Amino acid sequence: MRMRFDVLTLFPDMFSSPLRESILGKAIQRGLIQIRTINIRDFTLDKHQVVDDAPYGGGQGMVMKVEPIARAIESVKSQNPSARIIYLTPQGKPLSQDLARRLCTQPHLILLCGRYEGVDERVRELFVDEEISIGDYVLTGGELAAMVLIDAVSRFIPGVLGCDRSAEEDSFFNSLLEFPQYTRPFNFRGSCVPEVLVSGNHSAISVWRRKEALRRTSLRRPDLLAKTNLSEEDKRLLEEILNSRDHC
Ligand code: 4HQ
Repeated sequence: MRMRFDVLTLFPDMFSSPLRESILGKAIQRGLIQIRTINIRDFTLDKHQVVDDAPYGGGQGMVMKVEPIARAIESVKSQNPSARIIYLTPQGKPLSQDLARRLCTQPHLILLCGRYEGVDERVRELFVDEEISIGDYVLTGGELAAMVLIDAVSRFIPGVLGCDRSAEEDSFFNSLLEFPQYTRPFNFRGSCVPEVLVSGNHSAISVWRRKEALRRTSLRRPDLLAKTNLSEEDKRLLEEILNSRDHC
């Protein structure tokens, strides 16, 4: 099951390093994912290769023109008519672990990255299937948002994380934040690793980790905790946390 991402952008070079390092780099080498960039400027027909223009009605900034984007989309779509087109924008549906899991079932996504004040509305009306936001803040362009989406979706493709790890095992899947992690040395400048982790008592370690995950989540993300199915054991641990006053 190989997944393909075609990215339409004015800055294709932005994609070379971030996606070719480490885990995604290996996934590309192994043919699990394919990421192709398409420069929208290559689809202009005028001598100066103009991709933007002033907004109708006046106002500041520039708007990306519809024709070069339309031609770029049609060129990619001619090779694969069923590909879905996603436009990255703060006005889109918030990206979440659930949305990433749903997108990984698509064999081919086309990601459209806007610059300036965004794209001419007719691009959205005529070509875009889905609009997605990576969060409530403003970026200088959709490129970083597209990379975030590619990264989050790729983790769900079997084999990308290696054979014995799955994205489903990761923290957000069980909707709790991760427990604290430690590695050597045991004592760093007087700050020591919790004794239970070196006890060799695996069931005590599991309970400690679950409790710390609950503590963190109740402290930092009570909204997540409210959505979690808590076991009787979880409720008991939360009780302990709230009663012990060290829940800060
Ligand atoms: N932008 N999530 C404006 C974003 C963004 C986001 C992309 C900036 C689109 C025109 N995209 N351009 N947040 O801030 O996806």
